[in-house]
Amino acid sequence: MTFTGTAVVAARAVHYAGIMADSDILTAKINYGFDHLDVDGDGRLTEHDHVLMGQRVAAALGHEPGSEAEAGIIAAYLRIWRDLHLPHIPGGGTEISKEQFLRSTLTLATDPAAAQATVGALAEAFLAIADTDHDGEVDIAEFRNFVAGHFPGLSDAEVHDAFAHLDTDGDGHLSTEEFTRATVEYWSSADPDAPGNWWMGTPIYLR
Ligand SMILES: [Ca+2]
Ligand SMILES: [Ca+2]
Ligand SMILES: [Ca+2]
Repeated sequence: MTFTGTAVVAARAVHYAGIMADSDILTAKINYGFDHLDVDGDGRLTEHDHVLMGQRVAAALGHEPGSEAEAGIIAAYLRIWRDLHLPHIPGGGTEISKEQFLRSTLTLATDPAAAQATVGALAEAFLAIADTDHDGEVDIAEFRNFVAGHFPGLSDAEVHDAFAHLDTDGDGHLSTEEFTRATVEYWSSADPDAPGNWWMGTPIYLR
């Protein structure tokens, strides 16, 4: 019997799935994801977090603070906040608490159409930011810059490992479908072996 890397990872996923219910895996992913989107770490997702994400991605791409290029990227993040998050806050609030975020994101797991509509739109917005040469795909260099803005601190090896999982057809690029699938799976799949669980690097339940 040959132990490939994938087989080892799958075995670990099964092992952890045996300890953690699938719903716990999803909860762990959502909470971990929230902590990275909450850039200023105040426990709330706000417009300010999106300005900070835009600044980090722009810096990763080598744009000067205050430059027009940086302003364009920040504007893209502000559109994500204003168009995709703000309209869904109950009672017209201007912030999303971690508890609210977890509760509303968990409902997507049992509503694939809603997941595709909401997280799918988010994925398209992220793809437009990540795909800096506008060829409709995300290559490893583009992915590295994107990751540096969202999940700083991942090692180069982790970035490559994550990319290899998300690039399900192994052609060296994340297509629109692969990128969208990864984003939707990350936020809504309870399957411990879903490739999209690697969207933020090594899944939290395998660390
Ligand atoms: Ca925050
Ligand atoms: Ca590209
Ligand atoms: Ca691919």
